[in-house]
Amino acid sequence: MGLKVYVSGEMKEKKHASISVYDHGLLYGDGVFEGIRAYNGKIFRCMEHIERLFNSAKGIALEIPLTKKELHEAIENTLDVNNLSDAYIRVVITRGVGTLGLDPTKCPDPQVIIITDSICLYPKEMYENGLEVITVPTARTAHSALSPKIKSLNYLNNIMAKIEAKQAGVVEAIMLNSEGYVAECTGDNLFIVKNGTLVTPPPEAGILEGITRQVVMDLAQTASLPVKEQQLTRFDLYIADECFLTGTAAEVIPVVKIDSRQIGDGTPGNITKQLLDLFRQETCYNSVIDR
Ligand code: PXG
Repeated sequence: MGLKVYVSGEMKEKKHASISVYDHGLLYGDGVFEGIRAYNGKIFRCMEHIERLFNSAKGIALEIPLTKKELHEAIENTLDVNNLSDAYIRVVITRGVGTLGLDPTKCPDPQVIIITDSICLYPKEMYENGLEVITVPTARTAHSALSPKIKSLNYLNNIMAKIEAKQAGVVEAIMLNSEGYVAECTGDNLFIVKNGTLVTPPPEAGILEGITRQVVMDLAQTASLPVKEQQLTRFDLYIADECFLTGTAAEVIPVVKIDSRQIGDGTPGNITKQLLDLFRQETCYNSVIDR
């Protein structure tokens, strides 16, 4: 039997899981989403993801037609129905069906979609050898346009950035904000290590406040590694001792080259490796607590 997808209260076969072409999620990118992981049957940082989803929705005046508890249960049920324990979970809330024209008040029925699927990791070698990335022309969305804290269905800047990276022959892009400071990658936050201190752009740099980013900051603190949030320029990246990215999909992944410049000695740094280990322990430990 194939995968089942939750669509507004019903479990649909993957190939029959669909929403209307009149849904404003499709017509205008009007909606919000979350990407979550389950490790060994336990949803990692579930409440943080649900909180962020509800905040994203509130930010665009979209009412999620479920309580937080109901959504949590719906996610658990979708995992159970699919018998998945290590999974990628994609929750999408769309504005729902409306008339043509932007007006969201014509959409009385927001839709809830929960996809649970296997996870597509970066190849193992990339964790061992590190990634090459570049800074790209497309800027991260400015606060003045749309808060980058909203995980909305509008990812076009990030997609443009991804295209720019791919066209240059690398897998990931570093996006700057409209002032030229480093923001983040297309679906990951960025950290550097300089003189033993972890440095990551602050929320004001125009980032999505990643849940993995927070987990890594907490792990660093527990391990007595100094961490600070500070604006970074491309120059700061080029002279960094180490660099890595964090995100639900990538977890913690080393970066060894930025804009053709080698970072540190060109291999994943020791602090990066330490944090990658700690992160793996954290997701393992997470999995032994009953859900
Ligand atoms: N920045 C951006 C712009 C993101 O979209 C992150 C940082 C990392 O945040 P978390 O909370 O995951 O540590 C993201 C996360 C997907 C997908 O399906 C996207 C993300 C995460 C997982 C899956 O495209 N974005």
